[in-house]
Amino acid sequence: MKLIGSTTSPYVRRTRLLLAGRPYDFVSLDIYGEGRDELRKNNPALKIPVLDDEGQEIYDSRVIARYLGVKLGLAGLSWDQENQLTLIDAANDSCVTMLLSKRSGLDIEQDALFYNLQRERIMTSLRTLSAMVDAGEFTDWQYPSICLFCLIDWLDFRALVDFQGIESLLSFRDHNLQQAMVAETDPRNA
Ligand SMILES: N[C@@H](CCC(=O)N[C@@H](CS)C(=O)NCC(=O)O)C(=O)O
Repeated sequence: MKLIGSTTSPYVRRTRLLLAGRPYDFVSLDIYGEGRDELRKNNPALKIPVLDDEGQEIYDSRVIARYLGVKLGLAGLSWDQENQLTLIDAANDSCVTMLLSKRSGLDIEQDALFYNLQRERIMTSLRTLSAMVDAGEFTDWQYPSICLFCLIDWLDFRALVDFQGIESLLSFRDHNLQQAMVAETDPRNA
């Protein structure tokens, strides 16, 4: 198996953590620079991660997790866990949009419909996830916890949100710093 990604993407990191302890090749690309041609060859959606399992390409971390679940015999997700992933992805996608806007020189704090909607979605999703952490819904190190960990650690790394009022998300992150492959995949060491 080959995983195509980058060392900073939270979507790639979640797949690397899911694959902890299993053999696979990791190809790290600079998707906005010299690695873009390689990305074009592997995913017309121009996003990472991409999994290549003996010629079977799988796009999208969530689909990759489903594929690996079947291949490796991992437990499937409940509908509530699917909803957790949807909240995590909603916040993550909006934050990627914010980061790309910032890098494009746009003012992401401006009072404009597009940015207002992203900020609102990020905070409602994160507040709900924080309440779920408080309610003990992320105590097991399973795929939803892995995805939440990667999101929170990436938000902190990129300084994209104010964690005031949702500090339990940072406590959750800190509590899981010793999990397998977490240190090795720290985006700060990219
Ligand atoms: N739904 C996708 C999202 C993947 C994604 O957005 N990855 C980012 C890197 S963090 C990316 O490739 N962005 C490229 C772009 O937006 O142009 C997944 O779960 O794999």
